[in-house]
Amino acid sequence: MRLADYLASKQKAGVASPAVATIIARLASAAVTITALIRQNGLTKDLAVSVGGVNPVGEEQKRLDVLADSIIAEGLADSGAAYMLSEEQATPLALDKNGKGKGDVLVAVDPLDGSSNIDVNVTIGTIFSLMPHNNGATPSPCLGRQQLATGFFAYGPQTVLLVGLADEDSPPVGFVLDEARGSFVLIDTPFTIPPTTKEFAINAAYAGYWFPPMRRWMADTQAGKQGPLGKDYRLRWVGSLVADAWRIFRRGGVFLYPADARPGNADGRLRLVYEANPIAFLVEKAGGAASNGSLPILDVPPQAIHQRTPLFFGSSEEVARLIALHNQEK
Ligand code: P6P
Repeated sequence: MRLADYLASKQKAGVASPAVATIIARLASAAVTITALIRQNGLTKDLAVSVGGVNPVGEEQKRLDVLADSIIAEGLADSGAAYMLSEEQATPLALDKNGKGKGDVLVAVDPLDGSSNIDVNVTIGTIFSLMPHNNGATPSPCLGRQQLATGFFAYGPQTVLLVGLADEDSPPVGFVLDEARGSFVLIDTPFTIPPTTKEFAINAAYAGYWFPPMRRWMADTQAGKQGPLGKDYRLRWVGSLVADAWRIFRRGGVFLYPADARPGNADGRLRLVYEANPIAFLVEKAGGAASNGSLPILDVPPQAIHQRTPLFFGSSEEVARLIALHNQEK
């Protein structure tokens, strides 16, 4: 089944509104364009070159960050989406033809996740969240649990899409890009996250800055078979959230990006609205857990578009272990 047929079937079943179906289809088209750019990188243009600006969260903007942002914004014009809330833009961008923000859906997006990997041929991606919007009102992100649909594209050896719809009590579905035909094909194996794992993802370089619960979690984990958990683990860290997330949806695991004592990391590095919430929505649909250490991510009230949050997600028993350690601290 192709993505277009999948979306048509969900729209026919009343699971996806016309706007949600159209927006996801437009995002997929943008992903096809971004894939083609990445496949040509180095041959035609250097997508990793800095364009001299910084994004609203103070990160240097690479050419592909800005290109992906504009490709997605153009693709969403008159799609039924009222505004785009982008990592690359300080304020919401009106998407309707009159620029008045008319439409029932807000689209939050990290246009290019993993920018530090653009120039080393490592998987990067696009993360999106579709949220309800009161036509014409000031766009503000909703609670994660109220998202209409979320997903992410991973531009790796294959370009893949994982997407979940709110009105369906079923796991997220995966697609792989048929690059010859420029369309996504359904992957007919389930995307569920087992409760236990032997694999974790964390940037261990920051261990010296971690707070006690994270240190204790890591000490117990690294103790392996001889330790309290009685099993050895392995570590995988790509440096692109979408790559680690895809692996976790395929074979389980747990991803950890804690708050730490580094300046600017009191709330961690990742952003709630267009990184943590979309991933957490898919994780819970897949039977996993996603938390900030004390609250489910989907219950963290969004105060600002670019707010950060600690993010722990994946196999539920591992997330629960971390939450228990955080609670001991209280
Ligand atoms: P660090 C990429 O910049 C990103 O936002 C995520 O995709 C990734 O998981 C994380 O930051 C990597 O962070 O501190 O290891 O560079």
